[in-house]
Amino acid sequence: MSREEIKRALIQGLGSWASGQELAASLKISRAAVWKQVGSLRAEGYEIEASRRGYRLVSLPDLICEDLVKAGLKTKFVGRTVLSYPSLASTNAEAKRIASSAENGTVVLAEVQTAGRGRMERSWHSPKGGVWMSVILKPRIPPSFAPRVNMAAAVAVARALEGLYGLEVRIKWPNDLLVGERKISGILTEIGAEMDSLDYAVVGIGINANFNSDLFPEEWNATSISRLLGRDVLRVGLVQRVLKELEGACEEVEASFDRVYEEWMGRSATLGQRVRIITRSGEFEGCAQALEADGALVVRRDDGLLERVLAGDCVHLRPATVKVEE
Ligand code: BT5
Repeated sequence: MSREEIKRALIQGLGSWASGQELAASLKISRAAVWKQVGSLRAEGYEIEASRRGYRLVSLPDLICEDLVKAGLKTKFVGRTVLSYPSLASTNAEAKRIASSAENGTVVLAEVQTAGRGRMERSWHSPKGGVWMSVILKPRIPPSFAPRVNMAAAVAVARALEGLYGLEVRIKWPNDLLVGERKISGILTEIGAEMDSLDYAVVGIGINANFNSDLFPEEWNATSISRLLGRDVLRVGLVQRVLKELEGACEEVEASFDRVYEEWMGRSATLGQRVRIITRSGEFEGCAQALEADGALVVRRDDGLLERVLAGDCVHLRPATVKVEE
């Protein structure tokens, strides 16, 4: 208990000195006990200076835990409850398990996932250093509007990556986030619903942050933040920013879908591309012409037919950006 309290006190005063005597008095423990707890926090990676003035937290470890996420989180309801684990099979599976009794905005985080899930029963590789999280949302919208939450999540993560690191992020249908042609983040939204009301949406967000994506098979076309920036980032800051943007984008969606919809289209790497569409019932090629508000991609097939695709995979048949060398 006292360890958690010392941690909280030091995090709140990050960068400034807290006297050992005051810490001991306010927590009703001995100065020796404060010293012991500081030692164990150091072992966890908290860099804490000690001097005659007391203790000072100099830098945070690259950990994603409840205290660190909550310290300085500027949201209204997303992240009021944060559940963080060293390892989970899948944050989406855990979030779905608790969703019906969880409060709106509950966040489930794991340092690693041992059975991370992608769409259509695919697996999602989730090593240490990434951001693997699921957010339980309970917006007041009909179930048919659930794809809007999914689209809001993509826009939110794009805004966060762009705002924090200046990365130019585009969205590949249905919901991959790309930098250049490479995937930096994937989103999996799963819902629980009655006929006419949405009980919950579990928005699963995976972001390749601090690890070398070159270790993944080349055909995944993956990248990571640290690979692009040439340095690691503080993941807890990224989590906080994504939660803030997600809350904002979801509020926009409840008020009017227009802004998120326009931004999704503006960021699209798929519209205007020649694509191959692969669905459970077969595959075809054509030109991606439009995105409908229910998330369906409208493709002009090579045989001239217009096809609406609600679920499936999409391969870009030529690069979405053609760099013109002068
Ligand atoms: C997605 O699926 O892109 C959705 C991924 C959602 C992951 C999050 S992490 C937190 C939450 N908890 C979960 O269990 N899941 C969510 P999809 O479009 O189906 O892409 C999956 C495919 O991408 C795989 O078949 C691989 O080819 C490739 N892949 C696997 N891991 C990857 C990674 N870390 N980065 C890039 N590509 C990956």
